[in-house]
Amino acid sequence: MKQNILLVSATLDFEFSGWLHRTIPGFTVQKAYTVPLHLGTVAALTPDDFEVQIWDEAVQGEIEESTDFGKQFDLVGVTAYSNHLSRAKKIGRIFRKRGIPVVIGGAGVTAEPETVRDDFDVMFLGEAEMTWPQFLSDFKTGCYDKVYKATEFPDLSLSPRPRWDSIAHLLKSGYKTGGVQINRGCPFDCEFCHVWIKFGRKIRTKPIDQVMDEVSAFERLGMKRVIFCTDNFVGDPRYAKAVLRELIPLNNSFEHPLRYFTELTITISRDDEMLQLLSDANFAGLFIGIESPSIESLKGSRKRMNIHGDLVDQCLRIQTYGMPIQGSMIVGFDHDTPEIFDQQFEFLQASCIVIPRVNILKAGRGTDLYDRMLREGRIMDVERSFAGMSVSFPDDSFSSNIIPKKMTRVEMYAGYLSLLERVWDWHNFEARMTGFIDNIKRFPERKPDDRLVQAIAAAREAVYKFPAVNRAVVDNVFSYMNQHAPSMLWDIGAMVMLQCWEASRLPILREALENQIRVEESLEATKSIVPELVTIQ
Ligand code: B12
Ligand code: SF4
Repeated sequence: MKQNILLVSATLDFEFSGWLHRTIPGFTVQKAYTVPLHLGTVAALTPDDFEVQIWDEAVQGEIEESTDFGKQFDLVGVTAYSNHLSRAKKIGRIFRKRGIPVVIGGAGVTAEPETVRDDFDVMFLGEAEMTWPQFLSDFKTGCYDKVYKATEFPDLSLSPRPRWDSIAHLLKSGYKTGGVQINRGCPFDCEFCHVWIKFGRKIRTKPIDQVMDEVSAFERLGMKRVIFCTDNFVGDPRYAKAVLRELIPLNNSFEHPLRYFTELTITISRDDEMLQLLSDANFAGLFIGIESPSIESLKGSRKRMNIHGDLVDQCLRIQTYGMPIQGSMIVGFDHDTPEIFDQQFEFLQASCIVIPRVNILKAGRGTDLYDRMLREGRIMDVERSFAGMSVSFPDDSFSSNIIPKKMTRVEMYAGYLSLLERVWDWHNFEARMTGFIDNIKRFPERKPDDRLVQAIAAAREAVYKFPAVNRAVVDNVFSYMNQHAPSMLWDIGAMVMLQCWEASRLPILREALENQIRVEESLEATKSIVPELVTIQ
């Protein structure tokens, strides 16, 4: 008899797609942004003598003590990012109570194994292409280790096509985008990032045929979009161009070409051929780590690829192709003074980054930044510093564990809040959006897709139901688009929606940040911030 494995993706309530689904009934059918690629990959790595079922909490719902799966499982595997680890622990407890061994893998446990060491029977650190099959073979004998750690970076041709069979019926209705990984690793070594440490600086690429197969599988499953899950799509520019050259005809052969998203570096602004290929392949959003307009902060964090030339010009240049940049920005670097908040705001307005990701610096365990800050006594011992105080964030991406150098923590939080308020102000959004439209020189050529036009028409009505919508601005933006960029309906509609989400969650963030500022003020007044101690291993 085959043994049964359940693979679970732990999730949080405070995520865009789920929130949208709950807040505006009927607005969208999909509850989650993207498919659980990690679990699809782990499922595909599982030998045939096991049955595998995926459970993604974002779509299938939170698992509770009483959840009845209609069958017994012999093993449960959980995946989580760091921000989902507390949820993962709860899931672990539920299954352990049922007497089922529970294991954990993924980015969270890989970055901070000590946080969950006692909550799971087995931890998988790093990539699982070699370790998961090894563990399952040990599991069958009943004798397995507590930790399975990848000791080398596997060749990506060993990473199989993800298996979606157990959730295939949910893909189209549950997820906005499919996900395809094309490479792992990054040639850069930014101080705050652990990607180059965990995945190596040599880019490992997936065979292009497999990439095309994975894309086609999503098209057959009815998906409209695919995100290429990589830290740097252009980490190996020659390979990236080869992928794009295959993707363009494949995509054009689909009745409804898919739209693509990915993460890459600002270096593409200096490569016209790459920009054209991305545009012709129908890339509709580029996530770029810009981080800061301050050259000193960029140098200090080893974000070297961002210090060549004017960043505003480079962003505008990329966006002349009608591909909006989702810029990731960070405040709180060592060279940042309280002036950084104005500089960031002015930069975002000037570069017409309509939907930025504005982050506060956090030192993640396992990064060079964390180790340096720890040595300098600048990582806060959050538990001891905040003992007995009420501090809580809806999403811990908005909190920081560092003691900044050129400002106080109160100044950092206050500046951060003022920056968020300005960025998500509707009139500032409108200025960035009209600037974005005016800056387009080469419109993407797209086959008309009635499905998208209908979806946007419905969405446009629903946009007015958002809690924090500014109807006048929404109308202005759509009428400006109709006059100057009618073919960008879908892209602009999507950005309007994201602005609605950001503006809608601002009051919750404001409350959390104001509370944090009060708590931090009292800590500063009594000089009771406790730095974490360096422990000699
Ligand atoms: C694409 C991507 C995204 C996409 C979509 C990801 C997705 N599919 O859900 C988007 C843009 C939406 C995104 C968002 C975020 N992301 Co992201 N993202 C990535 C990226 C680039 C690739 C992830 C991926 O799909 N990999 C493909 C799969 C196959 O690989 P994998 O997840 O590593 O899984 C392997 C192993 O870990 C293991 N494994 C995984 N789970 C399990 C479970 C078991 C049981 C076992 C045995 C093994 C196992 O097996 C797999 C095969 O080897 C990674 C960086 C990276 N290179 O991994 C960052 C990364 C995962 N993201 C990260 C972060 C922080 C975020 C955000 C929180 C950012 C933010 N502030 O908003 C959000 C969170 C979104 C959320 N749902 O909460 C961090 C996580 C760090 C951490 N310590 O947890 C990473 C590592 C990047 C970084 N800077 O360090 N992300
Ligand atoms: S370029 Fe991006 S993925 Fe690469 S090291 Fe820097 S932050 Fe990490």
